[in-house]
Amino acid sequence: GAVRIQRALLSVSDKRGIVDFARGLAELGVEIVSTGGTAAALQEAGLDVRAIDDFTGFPEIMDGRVKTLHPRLYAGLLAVRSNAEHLAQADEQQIEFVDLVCVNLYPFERTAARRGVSEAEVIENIDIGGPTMLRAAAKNHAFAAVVVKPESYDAVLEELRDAGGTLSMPTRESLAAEAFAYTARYDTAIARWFAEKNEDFPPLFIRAFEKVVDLPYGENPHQRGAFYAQVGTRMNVLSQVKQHHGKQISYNNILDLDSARALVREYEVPACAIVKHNNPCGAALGASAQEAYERAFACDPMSAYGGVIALNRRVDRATAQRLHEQFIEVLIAPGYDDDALEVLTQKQNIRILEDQERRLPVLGEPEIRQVTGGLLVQDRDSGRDERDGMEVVTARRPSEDEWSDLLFAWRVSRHVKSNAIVLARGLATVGIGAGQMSRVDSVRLSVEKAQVPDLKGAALASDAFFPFADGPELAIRAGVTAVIQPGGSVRDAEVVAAADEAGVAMVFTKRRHFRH
Ligand code: 93A
Repeated sequence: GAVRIQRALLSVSDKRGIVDFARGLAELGVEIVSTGGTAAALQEAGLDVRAIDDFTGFPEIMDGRVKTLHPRLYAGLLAVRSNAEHLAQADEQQIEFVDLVCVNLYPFERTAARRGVSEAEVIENIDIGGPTMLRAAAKNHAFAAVVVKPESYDAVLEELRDAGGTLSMPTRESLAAEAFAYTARYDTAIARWFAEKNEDFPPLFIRAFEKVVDLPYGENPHQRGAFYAQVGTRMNVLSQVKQHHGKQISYNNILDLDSARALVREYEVPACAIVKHNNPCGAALGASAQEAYERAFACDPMSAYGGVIALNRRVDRATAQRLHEQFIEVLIAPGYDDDALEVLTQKQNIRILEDQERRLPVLGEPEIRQVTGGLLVQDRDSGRDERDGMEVVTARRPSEDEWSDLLFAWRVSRHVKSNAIVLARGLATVGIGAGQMSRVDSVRLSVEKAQVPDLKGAALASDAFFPFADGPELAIRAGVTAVIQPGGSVRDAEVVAAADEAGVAMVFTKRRHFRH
């Protein structure tokens, strides 16, 4: 049933709204008990407050590390008030009941995130008394209420006023659920801090997530969708992204966006990636954003229709005009000139996002995928593959131009679903074969996508080794003159012989870039 609120303990770090809340309680005749800083704030506002040391009969000591941790308080919070024995014991010890606890905790996360903060200060911000009170009151929600969010203050006061100073069971139960979610989140952030410090892999036990936003739907309209961010990380795919225009971002948009940004982040020079169904259908470098976009688009104009486009440079009016010629689902860039936005926003449906993230996301963070009843965890496929670690296996060595196209194609290939074949020329993809079950099919598709003149002198990257010579042979017949692949097949000799016979240069990376 309803619980009458006669005594409240208020102890908050975030003091927003606390004075009004306390005043509201006092007006309803509730006795206010409070800890040092909170009590001072309330007294300053002219409220009558009973100090916690008066309530416990024990001083706040050790720089506040021990202020509320006392059996007199916990007996008052945890007593089962329908239990005759509990009541008799309370009576014997002269325990005073506490009917409402309002607490928010030391700002651990905010402190830990501060630049240059000392470890001692972070540790000091691990709240002990606060969570203990919250959990005690939440556990005993049959007889007490617990409030953690300043946003709840008004609703709680309103119910108290409407219900003659009582709070209902459904209200107390939902407040208790909020309190446990809050303390769970708090401990998650602490555990994560320790795990990061120790570079644990994988820090699985602390991988709690919390909802950022409900999405209009999932991969398909009959599936529900939402985006959850990992607790304690400061960066996620949507943080520091500002939307200038268009409908709400969708589930598939987020997937494609993540891939497209990961690709352009590989480059310091102007780069553009156009992604469809989580695969690039064009990627290019250029002297400017405009050039990078035009060359990425030229790879496969038909597939680029309705794509997600990422640029790593600010968009000017001229670039906007070129972009405006196409149907684009999502555009993301680090900024837009005003006159560029004017052009782009003429179309209703384009989602225009500004990437305000200036630091690289934590690449050390493992990648997680769900399988039935469990999770797969792995290191990200990050880090650069440098030319030094690679081996030229053919008689002819790649020219310098071929080298740069080979490395470019190789870097793009790890952003393409396996089996991945990337054809590139002049630091732009000219054909991409993605997600095929047979490697030779991926080669065929990439060659078909490429316009024949583009293929003369093109470089080919294969995300894993060629099991047979048929794939490279097909590409060589179409005009490819340089090939990069991990090597390691039992038929490597046949594959290299096919390249040598055609005077083609081939490089082994000794590293594979599967992406399933
Ligand atoms: O250091 S504590 O873990 N020890 C305690 O006994 C204790 N009791 C309340 N931190 C404790 N608190 C926290 O103090 C509360 O969770 C709240 O965040 C803060 C309020 O302190 P003040 O009222 O002095 O500003």
